[in-house]
Amino acid sequence: MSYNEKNIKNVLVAGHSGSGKTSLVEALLFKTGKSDRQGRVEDGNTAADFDPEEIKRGVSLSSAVVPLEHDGAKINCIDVPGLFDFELGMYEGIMAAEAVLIAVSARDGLQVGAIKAFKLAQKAGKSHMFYVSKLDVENADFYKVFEEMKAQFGPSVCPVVVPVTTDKETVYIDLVDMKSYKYEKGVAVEMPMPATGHRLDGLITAISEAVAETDETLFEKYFSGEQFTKEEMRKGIYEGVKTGAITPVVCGVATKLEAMDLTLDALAHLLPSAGDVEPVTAENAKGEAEEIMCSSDGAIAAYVFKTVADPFVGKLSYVKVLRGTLKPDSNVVNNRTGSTERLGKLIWVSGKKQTDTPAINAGDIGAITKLTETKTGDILCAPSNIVNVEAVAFPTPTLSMALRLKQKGDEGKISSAMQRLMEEDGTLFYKMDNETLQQIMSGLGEQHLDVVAAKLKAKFGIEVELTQPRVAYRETIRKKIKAEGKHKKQTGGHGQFGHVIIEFEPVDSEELVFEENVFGGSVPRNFFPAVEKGLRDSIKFGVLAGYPMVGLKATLLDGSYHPVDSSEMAFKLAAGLAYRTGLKDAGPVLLEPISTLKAYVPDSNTGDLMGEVNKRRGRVLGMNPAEDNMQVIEAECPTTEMYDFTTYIRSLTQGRGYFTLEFARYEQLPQMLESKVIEEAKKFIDNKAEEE
Ligand SMILES: Nc1nc2c(ncn2[C@@H]2O[C@H](COP(=O)(O)OP(=O)(O)O)[C@@H](O)[C@H]2O)c(=O)[nH]1
Ligand SMILES: [Mg+2]
Repeated sequence: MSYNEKNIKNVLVAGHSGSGKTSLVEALLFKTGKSDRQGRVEDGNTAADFDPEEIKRGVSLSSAVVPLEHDGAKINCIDVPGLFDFELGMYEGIMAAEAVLIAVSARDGLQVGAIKAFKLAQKAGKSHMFYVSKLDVENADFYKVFEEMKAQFGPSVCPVVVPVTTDKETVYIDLVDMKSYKYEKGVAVEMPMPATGHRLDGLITAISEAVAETDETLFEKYFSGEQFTKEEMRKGIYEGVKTGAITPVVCGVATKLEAMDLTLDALAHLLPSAGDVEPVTAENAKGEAEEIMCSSDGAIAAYVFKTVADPFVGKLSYVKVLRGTLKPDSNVVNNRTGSTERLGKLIWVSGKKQTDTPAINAGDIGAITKLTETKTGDILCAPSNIVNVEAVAFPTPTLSMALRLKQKGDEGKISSAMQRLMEEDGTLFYKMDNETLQQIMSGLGEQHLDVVAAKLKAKFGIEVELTQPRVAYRETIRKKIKAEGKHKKQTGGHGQFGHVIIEFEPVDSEELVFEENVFGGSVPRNFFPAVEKGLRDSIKFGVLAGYPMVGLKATLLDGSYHPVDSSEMAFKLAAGLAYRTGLKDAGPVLLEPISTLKAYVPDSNTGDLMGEVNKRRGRVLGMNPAEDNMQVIEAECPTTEMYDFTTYIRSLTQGRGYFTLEFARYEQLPQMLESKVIEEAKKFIDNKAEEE
């Protein structure tokens, strides 16, 4: 069957980690007959968790596309990780979806992951629907979870499939056509309607009223006391879901295939089709606003929402076709680079399975092999109609770790391997820190960087050790002193002679301030630049721990020279000597970086957070209300102390809290911490020397 924007639905399957997303997609796939075996997350054989790291850890780490076909609709499920370290998947996937299906465990209730997914759906203007999972586990309570959802998200939340559980069995009532079923080995058996209490009557009224609100004829029909037909219910809910007025709730047991058929019905009939949502607002090459209507006959615009850069298989770019029909071997223009890319093979993806396709229609999701310049976030356009679309911003990395290569010989490989991984992962960063002489990788949390390290090993054969990064301390002086430096060597014929007296003092400047005040030519003018150069080279290394020296003024006062033996080199060395011997007595101190922290946490966590800031030697500057019932606490903290703050804030707030940290300035390191920093710096320099 061929699909187009009228019957294709792209659904982001999101929610808290462990709420049953991957198992749901697996069950739906099995139910539609597209797989001959229902995999289990524990066995590492589901369609969506196919990456070796996902199989090893038994949890989703990146997004996976799994298309389903049901009742004339193609439903592209985008299964994303619930772990916050791997949020990238959700932010990538949302750009390709028209709706978000949020999984909530009937036992664990509404958790942060579900709330975050709902907020993202709202922010991105996508429809939403809930799936309550794990009705079979002990202490599962569908109605309690439903009340939580209503309290959190408001009255738009309306169940369309509800369970009635007795000691013997669970019967599922489909409120759309008022039928009930139980499941025997995953097969639906129709049952007489259970005696429905007040609660159910209330739910039926709620969904019926919501449907009546969507259309005038339906409104009249409802209030004249008539029952809606199944088609009318579907149409009404569909319209309500499109506008966000209705958030349907379905439920089931994925692992036992209970109510999976009803969930498929809901996806196929209640969620908006790709061509039936608000057009994407874009900007064309002339800088004018352009609405991209999702239809197969129009200038090509395909949004690249995900990139896989496998060293063996090559690069795969996942696209959502916003407009037009994508054909293999055609030319498109990349909106960001402006250059032409020739499309290679077009493929359908289902988990790790790939099949060639002669076309990808508007509204559909597929992948393109071997694009050279294209990255995630780019749009492949018809040459005559280049458009830009604003993407949802990815979360920014907040945890940095230093990376040390375990094996010699990998120095040349690491940078290109990291570039590959960064092509896939817009929340990963890598750089060489020239000040601390360490390679640094940054990401969303410890697990994220741990997986990056595992991938470096598995895909590129590079073993790394991750450690807390060194801090870029600085050094300065507190006293004004005079220092002498004399470089004198007599080796046979031509000797070397340079002699300077320099006054050093603190000054408010990052750069060295150099002046001269020499009387009577004791140091000839032509050697001044050599003295300055000698000092500039020297201040790269402070006298306490080898960190760069800042805030230093040097005035050349006096010295002497030799008509034959003096040279630029000799004066450079003399200046260095004066610096190294003199500055030890100039009250040298270490400076540490101070950063401005903005921490967003729920009301109930503000006290703990402020206490923690104090513990980490920070100063709280103030607190203000932020969005979503959060408070933002502003503080200044020593950067050193904030290394593992990501982990702290996540556990304090169960993942609700987040923060930004920006460098503000340098301040003197408390004396009592100095000796430890000096010792560690010496150790690092010694190790480095040994390695080289
Ligand atoms: N009993 C029961 N277990 C389930 C159900 N759905 C998922 N699970 C289990 O819950 C765990 C997490 O499921 P998974 O699909 O990986 O959750 P995800 O992190 O949201 O993708 C796995 O051990 C599943 O086998 C369900 O309906 N009933
Ligand atoms: Mg999963």
